[in-house]
Amino acid sequence: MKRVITFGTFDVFHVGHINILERAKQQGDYLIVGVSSDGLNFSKKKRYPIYSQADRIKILSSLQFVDEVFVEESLELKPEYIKRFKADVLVMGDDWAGRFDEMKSLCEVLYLPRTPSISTTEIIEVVKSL
Ligand code: C2G
Repeated sequence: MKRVITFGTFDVFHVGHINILERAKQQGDYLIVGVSSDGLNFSKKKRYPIYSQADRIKILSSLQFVDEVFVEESLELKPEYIKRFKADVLVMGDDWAGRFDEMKSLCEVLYLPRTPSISTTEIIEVVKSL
């Protein structure tokens, strides 16, 4: 059984998130998702997510192609998470291309193309401008 791991905030959940998770699952048999904690999101983006960590976990856990969800506390812990969850493949969107290449000593690393023209930041900007 091939185990796939991916990471993200998945705030204001949208079809780009669905597309990457669906394609991540297609890389193997079992999909594990590391959801950025509210604190990690603040350190990455200088703002807290719109949806709380608990709500983001609930949304992700309810998806048919997601098998397991855990909280990602730090970007630097990737090697620990890959080992802990015995991942064979790490999948990320290509906005992260090259950023996790050091993990190639632990598992296969794949960057899949992002869905064009949609992002949480863009949705927030559009809603703000209404
Ligand atoms: N994504 C995508 N297409 C979009 C928007 C997002 O494929 N239009 C993908 C991203 O490439 C990422 C995943 O969806 O793989 C989650 O995106 P974010 O929630 O923006 O994740 P991010 O905050 O970048 O966190 O350890 C890595 C980080 O935690 C990733």
